[in-house]
Amino acid sequence: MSILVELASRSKEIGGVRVYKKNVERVLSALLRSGDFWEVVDMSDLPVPAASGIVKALVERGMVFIDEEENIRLTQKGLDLVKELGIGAYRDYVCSACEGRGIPFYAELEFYREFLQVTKDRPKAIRDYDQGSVTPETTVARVLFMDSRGDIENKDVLVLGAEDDLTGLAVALWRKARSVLIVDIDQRLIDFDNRIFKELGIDNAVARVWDLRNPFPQDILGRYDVFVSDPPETLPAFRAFIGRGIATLKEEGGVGYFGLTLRDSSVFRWRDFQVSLTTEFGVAITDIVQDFNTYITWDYHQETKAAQVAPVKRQPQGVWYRSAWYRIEALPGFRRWNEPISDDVFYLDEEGSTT
Ligand code: SPD
Repeated sequence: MSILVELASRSKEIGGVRVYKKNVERVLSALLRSGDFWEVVDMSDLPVPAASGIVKALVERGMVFIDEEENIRLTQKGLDLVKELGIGAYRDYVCSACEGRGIPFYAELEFYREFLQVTKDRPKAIRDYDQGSVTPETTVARVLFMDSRGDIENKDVLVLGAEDDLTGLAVALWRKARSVLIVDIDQRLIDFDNRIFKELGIDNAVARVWDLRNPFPQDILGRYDVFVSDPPETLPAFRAFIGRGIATLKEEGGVGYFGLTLRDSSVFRWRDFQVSLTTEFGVAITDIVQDFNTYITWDYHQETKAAQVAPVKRQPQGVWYRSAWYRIEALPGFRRWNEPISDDVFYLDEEGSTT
């Protein structure tokens, strides 16, 4: 068995998450660039327990050590291994102008400024519903991305869950949609959005409380051109947010947008999501923009499993949590699913750790 396969197997035992050789290679590559654990998670595109398991397995084998400032350092043995395997340091060629989104948020500067102004006293992300907000630049870029695909102008848009990102508010502020409905479980966000709509005289947008574990009422099903969401990464939550989102689409050609991350989910589960989308729900995945969505680290980080399983106590210093921006299109014969969900692992399972 090669050393990388052996390390992957041990990492899986420690972290409890599926890991293979490529993941170990990417952690080693990241460690040639940074000793900060959270940056390593980011660069290696892994769930936290997986990255932590790999680092701990490398420590066990004497290939890395953690110094007094909690930097993770390769030992001579580790350096010899990366040299022998031909693993180079992580290289970042992401476009600094658009931050890799392909859409610069400042393309519509007035809109960006208005969004910042209107949301300056926005509700804070709380742990109860696995909240963690994207940056305002991300929210604005989401709207511009959607508009560039013809998915806002004169469209009925539904934003379901994840209004901690204020994407529904931003779509309404863009003032091109025919109608905007925002549904979220958090009364604070619903009140915030409705207050802004009232103050600004936006009369084609409304927000209302809904727990997505419950089926949608008939007046929402088959009524929208576009839906937007950012689900927790468990399979039940994926069905509740995305499956139900698809059920609200009017017809073929209907569009869905959502974020999926590799920080709380493995590529194995991404495949499950993708199979479910393409075979069960009958939609095509038209876009996956990796790392489009950047998140502001939530105040409750220290209380999470991520902080507990990390090989260091040091907190993240900057952005480390990102998600890919998915766009899907409903094809003829797509399936509307709207069953109740009663699942204990709605927010957290073995791959997730940030709830
Ligand atoms: N618990 C904080 C993380 C919240 C971010 N959720 C993003 C989910 C991406 N689908």
